[in-house]
Amino acid sequence: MAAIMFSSCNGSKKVNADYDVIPKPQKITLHKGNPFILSQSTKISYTEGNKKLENVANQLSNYIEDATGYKLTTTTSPEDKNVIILDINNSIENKEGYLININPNLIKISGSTENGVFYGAQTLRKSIPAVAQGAAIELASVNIEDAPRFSYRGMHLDVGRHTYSVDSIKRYIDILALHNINNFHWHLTDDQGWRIEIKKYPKLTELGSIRKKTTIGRNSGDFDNKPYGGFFTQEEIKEVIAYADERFINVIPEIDLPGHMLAALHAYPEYGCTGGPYEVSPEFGVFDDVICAGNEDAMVFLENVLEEVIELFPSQYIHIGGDECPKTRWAKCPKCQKLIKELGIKKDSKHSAEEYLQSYVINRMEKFVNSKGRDIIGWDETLEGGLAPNATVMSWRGMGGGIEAAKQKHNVIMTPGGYVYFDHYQSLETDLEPLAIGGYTPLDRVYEFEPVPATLEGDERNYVIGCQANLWTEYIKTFSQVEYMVMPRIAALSEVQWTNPEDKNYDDFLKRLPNLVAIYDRENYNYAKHIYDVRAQYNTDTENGFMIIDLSSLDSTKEIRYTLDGTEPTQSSELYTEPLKINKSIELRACIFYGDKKSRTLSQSINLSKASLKPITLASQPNKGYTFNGAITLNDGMKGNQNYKTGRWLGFAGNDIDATIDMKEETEISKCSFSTLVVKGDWIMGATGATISVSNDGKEFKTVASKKIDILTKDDKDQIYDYTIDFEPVKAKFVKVVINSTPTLPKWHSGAGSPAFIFVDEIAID
Ligand code: TNX
Repeated sequence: MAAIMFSSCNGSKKVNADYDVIPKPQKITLHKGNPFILSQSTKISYTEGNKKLENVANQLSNYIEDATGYKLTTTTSPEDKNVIILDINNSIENKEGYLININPNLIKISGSTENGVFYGAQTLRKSIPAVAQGAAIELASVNIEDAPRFSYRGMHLDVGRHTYSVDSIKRYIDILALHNINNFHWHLTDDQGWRIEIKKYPKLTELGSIRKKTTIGRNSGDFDNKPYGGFFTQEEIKEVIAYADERFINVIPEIDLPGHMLAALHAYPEYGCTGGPYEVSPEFGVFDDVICAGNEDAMVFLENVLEEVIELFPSQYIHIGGDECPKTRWAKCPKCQKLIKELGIKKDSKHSAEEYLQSYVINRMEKFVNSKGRDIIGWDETLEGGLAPNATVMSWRGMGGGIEAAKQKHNVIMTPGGYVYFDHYQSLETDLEPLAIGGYTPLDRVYEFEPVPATLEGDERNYVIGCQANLWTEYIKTFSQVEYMVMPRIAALSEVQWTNPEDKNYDDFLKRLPNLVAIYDRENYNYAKHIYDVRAQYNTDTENGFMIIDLSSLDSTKEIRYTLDGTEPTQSSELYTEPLKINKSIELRACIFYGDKKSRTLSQSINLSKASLKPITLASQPNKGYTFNGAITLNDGMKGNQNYKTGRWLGFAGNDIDATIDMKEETEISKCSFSTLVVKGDWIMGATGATISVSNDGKEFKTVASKKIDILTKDDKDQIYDYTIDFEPVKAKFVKVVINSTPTLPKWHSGAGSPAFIFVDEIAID
């Protein structure tokens, strides 16, 4: 899609570079005058004796070779024509900042450190068309002045649940480098597998790296009955660290403790509270069996593991997890209870004694890590029971933990689930996607992310040192799928991490994206192609009873073809020229043709009942996180699917749904239907009853039907439940539909007694 201009001059073709790169540089000043011509004879020069610059020069030469097919010579002899000069310039303030100066004679990339020069080289390589074999590249005279917004720009990968080859990890690091990311957070251990060789404890990998089987789907109860395993030797890890280092990426190891440790406990059951036996988990989730905090030997075991990890990884940061550690075992374990007594730990209104015990474990591990001259990072649970003195917090359960930590003057890395969990779906059409954990985090959602919340003021804001996206791999069996989940969302992430908020603009980002995607294509990265799909915006006009559908595409020059009868669009289907005004049921299908290829087909059913697209009001409001477009979601003619976060369902917590629809004129009706979506594990229960009443003035209502529904039992399925209530025909101008929720979670539920959610959609009345 990139606009590449080919022209012929002296027999060799020329192509234009542009500076429309991601992440967007802070300042680009174009100059009049002649361009620089990059050709086969251009050299790359660097300062003699500077090994790191030599490394950048070699990589830049490789990058240019990937695009053009010719390999530029590197040199240390001073050149002043037809050369790319890499140099160190101490006057640049930011240690990762850089300047690029391009004039007809030379390209100069300067950084205050080699890191800065490396990012300058990234910008230069992204400015060159991705595919320009044998071409001379014309680069307009320019000054680019750039530096990152955040010093910590992270990307995470979980190899506990599924693992990937060393070559794949290197490919991952290449992807990170392409996006100016400087920290690779490597989640190496989890309940489903221990993936790092520890010489002192060989059983960790001998036994702990293998699970006997893996759940099919999401903890369905069925298993594949195939052993799954793998781990990284210390030699392989050194290789990965060195590879990352050449790309100015620090590798942060995570040993997740004291929870998420089933694989370790399988190998060394003596370090658990019950003594086992334990299994490397074939299922996903949070498990009660954790390391025994009251067992001194278990603590020494953790320290010994960390000692080897610290020897292996040069990273200043060592991640010690700390997330999702149930206190069930500790509460019953004599050793843990004894330690609680000895330490004089008392529960208070804020935390249980066991939560303070977790804080003891984290503090102790921090002391150990600090004694080796390193610092810890912990997930935001490490706030519970008091933060360890020097800890950096990774805020994943929203931003709240990060805010609290910053207020306590701790460094924070923001990685909230709602914006940067790349294990979430990136499309609403989840049926067409590989199975994912859930959620809905499309590209624009990632782009919107602002890591420094407005509630932090003054100096507190500086404690947010950066942000990161996480890729948990419960449902990601292959590295190809890793690529699919990561790209292009990582492009949006990179701009959140690098570019100042005032310079960010999503539409502008989308215009620059094709240049980057051309590199993805060239490298054969399996990126998600949703950007090429038709985008639809559904607006309702309840005054006139219309749904107005706005269709658009990333490249506005491309034609959108559509049908309204459910047939697959062809090149000769109706051409989309203006928003569609819909007031009858349709089956919309739309796609874009790219030569002989075509985008994924957008499909949306709109099924209108007599109540659809009529003014609707709610007596009590949905839960804040699940309000989406508000009440009209219930009667817009569009039904929700199995995913409750798509915006098609409205979610209520602890209250009934009480909706009144203004039918606009007296209308004969005799039935009402609605659906609920049940996901019991997420505290989402079903309806317990419904009442329909009618009115002609909107004030006095008369009940025409009512239905009781049994509370769901433990064995009832998670699924969509459809209800229809028939009644004697009546004429009504207003219809009130009350749907009763489950008052509190029932006894059998792990959240028994707490308010239940109810998710409702599409109230149809005919
Ligand atoms: C929570 S994020 C976890 C992980 C899961 C992830 C799935 C965090 C610190 N813990 O163990 O894989 O959710 O999204």
